[in-house]
Amino acid sequence: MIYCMGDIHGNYKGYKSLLQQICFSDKDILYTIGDVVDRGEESMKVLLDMMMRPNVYPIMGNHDWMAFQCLKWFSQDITEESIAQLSEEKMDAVKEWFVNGGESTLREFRGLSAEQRELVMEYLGEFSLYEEAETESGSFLMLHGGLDNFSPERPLEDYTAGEIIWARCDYEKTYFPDKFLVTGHTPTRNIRSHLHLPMNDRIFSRNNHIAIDCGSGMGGLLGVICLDTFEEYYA
Ligand SMILES: [Mn+2]
Repeated sequence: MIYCMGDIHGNYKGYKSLLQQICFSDKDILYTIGDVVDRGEESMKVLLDMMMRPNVYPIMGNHDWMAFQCLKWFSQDITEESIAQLSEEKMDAVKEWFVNGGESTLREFRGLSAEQRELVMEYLGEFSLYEEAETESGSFLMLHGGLDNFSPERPLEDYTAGEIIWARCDYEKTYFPDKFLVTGHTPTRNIRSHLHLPMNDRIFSRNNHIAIDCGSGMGGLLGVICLDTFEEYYA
């Protein structure tokens, strides 16, 4: 079976619970839609678990991107001095990351061994901007945010990281008539409030969209959907 999991945001318990619920095995494939890190308290535990599983394919979210950029500056030697020596531009990026829940991620990262830090950085650097999958139920394009400056003719390789990981989808618009666009980034409760639907933290599907950020980073749920059966699971 092929599964796609929503924005985990350091929710290790939820992540483990969902793997158990779907009886995740070596024969299955799991895509994570991005924002594995930040906000929650156990981002590194999630990453260390994911990287041991060759059948888990991580997609880059804006939080993973911020963490990757900022941790690169810190990963040599994290001391009060090295933090003080960062340029103003980098410091602004770090501040933005902290405001968005990066502080616990940095704290956890500092607690890893040098070898683990290196592996985490290598792993974050391998996150892909998008993934595609086919099942008996249809074709799926999975990416974190959306497709800014969208045109049906524009090849996917042409979009920049920023146009994908920071973008917000228009969930009233069908982007592709022949495939589902699976996204995270925008908590489904926000889509519902925008479309005046009853608010809940469940997977949202409409207009060939499948939105799966069920608000794990903001006290909601963590969700996973099976792309073969469309079954949904929550923690
Ligand atoms: Mn996001």
